[in-house]
Amino acid sequence: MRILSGLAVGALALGLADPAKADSPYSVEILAEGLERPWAMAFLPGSSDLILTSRLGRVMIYEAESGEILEITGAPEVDARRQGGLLDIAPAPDFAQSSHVYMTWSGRIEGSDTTTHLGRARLDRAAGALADLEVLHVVGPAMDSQAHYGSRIVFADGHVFVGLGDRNRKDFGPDHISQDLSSENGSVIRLTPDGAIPEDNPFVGEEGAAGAIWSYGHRNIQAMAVHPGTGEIWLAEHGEAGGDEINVVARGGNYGWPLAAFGVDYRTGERFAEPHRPGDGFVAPVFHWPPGREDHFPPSGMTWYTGEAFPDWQGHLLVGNLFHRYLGLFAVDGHEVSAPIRLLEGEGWRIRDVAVGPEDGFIYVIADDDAAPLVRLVPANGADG
Ligand SMILES: [Ca+2]
Repeated sequence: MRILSGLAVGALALGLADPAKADSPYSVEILAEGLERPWAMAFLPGSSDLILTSRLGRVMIYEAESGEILEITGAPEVDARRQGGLLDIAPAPDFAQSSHVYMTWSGRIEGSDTTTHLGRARLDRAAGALADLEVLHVVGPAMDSQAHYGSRIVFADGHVFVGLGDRNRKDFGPDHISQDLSSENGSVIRLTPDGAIPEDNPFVGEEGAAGAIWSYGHRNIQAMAVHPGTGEIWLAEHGEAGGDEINVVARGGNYGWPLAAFGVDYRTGERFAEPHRPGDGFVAPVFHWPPGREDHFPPSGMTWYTGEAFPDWQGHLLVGNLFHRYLGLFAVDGHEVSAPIRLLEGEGWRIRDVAVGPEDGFIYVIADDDAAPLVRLVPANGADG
């Protein structure tokens, strides 16, 4: 483990009056490197071990006690071109009994067509293997695109939810697939733990609609987390050249993409839609970024801070920024979200996912760059600080 010096963040913004602490409230420890395109991680219930994915198709476990990275066999076969590959990973709520781990990945369907898959397997720790892989849902329709697979998995109200992407379709009109209820792309889907479509989903029975859809009008959801207090699902999605959004998911909601958008066309820099505004019929984000790429927020993973190590951050939202390479720390009050404090700024880490240690309350981060490290933020003056 390598320990870096404390990093400068806005000490005043954090309310730290003690000049001894003013440099930074945290230090950074590098736990592992060379993870090779890491995409997701999650703590295994009942332990301080992390299960991780590499987009290239590997599953690994970071064993807290030994500090070793263990390779796990039995990962699904993936199509890892461009943004595709093995993506999210999430232990089931009943992991203690079932040993089930849920995963999403992009898989080849026919020719060059790919789509997001949801599956689960049983983790056999002794064998270092995933066994009994089941494909639970194949997102339809598949497309010849290797972008915008979305892919975060969360569990809420006894169901599994997956946030999806629009496969980078550039027809910014009412026929866009994110507005098409027959297409699951650009939506949040809700399934039973076995992958069946629940009878009480909002569009079940509607002619031509995909029954798995829970909310739609999304662009590319790459961050999703259940609020620990309210049980609401929060997500962050990429905008088009700015206009990134944080949304709170409502049953049956239309989130507007691409008919309401704060961003501009990457190719022309021009607007193609009105920004979200009251009365437009779309669910507006609780936080959004301006057009352009100077101060935008292409999101990666998110989690709620619930630990004891950083008491001032209790109830804050942590979200990775891929482009500007920092970890955003957002104060949240109800649905009011404050502009983020930038953690890890200047490290150059393209943050892919973030998790809070269930026992130590430290903040764990993986980065998708050449060094591909697993790091953690610990209080600057030690665990007793
Ligand atoms: Ca929107």
